[in-house]
Amino acid sequence: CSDGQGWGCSGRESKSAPLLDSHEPAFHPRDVHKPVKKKSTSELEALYEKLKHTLDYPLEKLHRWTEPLPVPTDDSKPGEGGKAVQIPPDLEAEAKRKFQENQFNVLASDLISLNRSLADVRLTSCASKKYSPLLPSTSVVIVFHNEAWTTLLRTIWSVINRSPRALLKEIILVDDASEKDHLGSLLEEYVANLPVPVQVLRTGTRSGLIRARLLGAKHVRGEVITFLDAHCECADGWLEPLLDEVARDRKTVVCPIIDVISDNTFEYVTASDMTWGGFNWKMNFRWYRVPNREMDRRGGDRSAPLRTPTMAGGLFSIDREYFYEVGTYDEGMEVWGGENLEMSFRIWMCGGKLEIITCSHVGHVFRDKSPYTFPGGVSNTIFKNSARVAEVWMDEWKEFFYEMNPAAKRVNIGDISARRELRDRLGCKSFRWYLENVYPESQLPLDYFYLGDIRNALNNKCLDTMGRKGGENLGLQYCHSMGGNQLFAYTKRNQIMSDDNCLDASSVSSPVKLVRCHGLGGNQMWVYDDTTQAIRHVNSGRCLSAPDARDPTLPTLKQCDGSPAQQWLMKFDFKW
Ligand code: UD2
Ligand code: MN
Repeated sequence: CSDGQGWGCSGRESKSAPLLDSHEPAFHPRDVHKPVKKKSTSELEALYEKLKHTLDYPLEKLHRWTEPLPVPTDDSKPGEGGKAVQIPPDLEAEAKRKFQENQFNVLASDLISLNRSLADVRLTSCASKKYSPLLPSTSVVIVFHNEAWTTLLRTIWSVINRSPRALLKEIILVDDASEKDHLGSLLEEYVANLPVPVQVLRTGTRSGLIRARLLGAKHVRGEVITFLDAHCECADGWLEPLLDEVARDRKTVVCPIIDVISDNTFEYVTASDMTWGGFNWKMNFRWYRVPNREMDRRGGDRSAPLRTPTMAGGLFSIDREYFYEVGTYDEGMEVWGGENLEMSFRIWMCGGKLEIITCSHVGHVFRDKSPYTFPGGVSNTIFKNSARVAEVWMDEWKEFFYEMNPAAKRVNIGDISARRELRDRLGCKSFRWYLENVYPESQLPLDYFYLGDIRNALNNKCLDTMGRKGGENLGLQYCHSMGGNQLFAYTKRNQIMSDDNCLDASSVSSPVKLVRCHGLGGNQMWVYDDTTQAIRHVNSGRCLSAPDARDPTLPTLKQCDGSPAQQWLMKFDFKW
């Protein structure tokens, strides 16, 4: 403790700071960025003259930048180059115990340098990309509740080490009422010594990530806001491509590719550039394969910005003023969940666009479970958030969410009038427009006759996916009126859908299957006759039949005979 500037020397050592004596001082030896050569005003003006037709910002909001130096590998530390960390056998029990606290292997994280190097994971075609030499600066906003010390600090260091200094205005940390000693005054002391300005804000009471981000955004001084989760690692060259795309059109909201940092070994694993964001009937965000349509629009160039229907939510950059113009976030949302779909729908429907910038990579520790509490209960909270999104943005397609989760109908979602007014005021387009133009591959059918369960007249049981995946058999079970696995849509394209999958019969002798909807008719084409209540498979001319006693759970195709086994009730108001 001789240099008097590390956090360990503050004299306010925390009782529970087991991680603190195993780490680098706040001044990292490689904190040397190439100095930005100061250009004279006339030189900058001349440069701007050349570029301005491609840029959406005036000169005074742009900065001349240079690339940071690469982070050197420190072979004495585990996990360098993004490799996996082996936990020594004598620490395994402790690692297991500590896993519970954060739902990731914090002990592995503690063994890795805060400045660890990462392999360059970018596509080779990214190397030839040229970004504007003048770009807007960004403030990086990181919100957290009870985040572990080393993951939070490694996020911060990766931002510092891999962002052009001229483009990194500041880092804003928002502590959402954490209850950990290391996130108290120690954090302020640590960041005071960092080579970039860092603000530490505190929500005081638990606000949830949405309101915590809003607090952070209020203090942003950069032109662009970049949000990150508190357990990320920014890879080489992550920032320039994001800012470059925003600089071209300030109504573009951009996300990096979110690589996977293993929750167990902290190995850095590159994610696919061939997936984009979608969502399912439960309104869960999900990754799906990029359709050919979007590949064609990009001329087959995988390094070109990828238009995505939705974003994962945690990692993105947005012009600060546009963030406010387009309605920030819905402050009525709690803790976690739904805000990413809300923002995605809003951006697209209200005149912006949302992209994944495939030359920008940031790693994130994905966890199986949330480590923190949900005051008010997990499902209540998530239902509330999702219902607010559905009510404000999804028009009649909100029914998919409610029928999938009938319990969500009973949740008090609070006042949404301000968000509806926002939608009116911004003159946003309809959800139908979004489905038709942005996300035609969505599993929400544009037009459908019926949404509900499908009940058999013979045995009074309902068609049921049994939670099975695509390619497996359709089932039949006691009706529970709880939506979920018993929810089906009969569409105008004559499909019978359950979320991603459609009823599909490829042979008359084998059971009817659930197969990923292809929208091409064929084996997925069914016609319902609401007088006879028969569901006829068009290709085979046969009818969907409740199973016989031999195989009581698998519906099959049989010769149409009008018997009760072939009568199916789609019970709610059937609109032709
Ligand atoms: C994903 C997003 C996350 C958010 C969430 C949906 C990525 C990589 N992550 O979940 O950013 O969009 O989906 O809401 O796309 N936090 C608080 N207060 C709380 C709860 C969480 O500050 O009450 C912090 C938390 O410490 C973390 C961030 O919010 O830094 C995101 O939470 P998460 O990591 O649990 O969310 P994740 O990655 O599962
Ligand atoms: Mn996260």
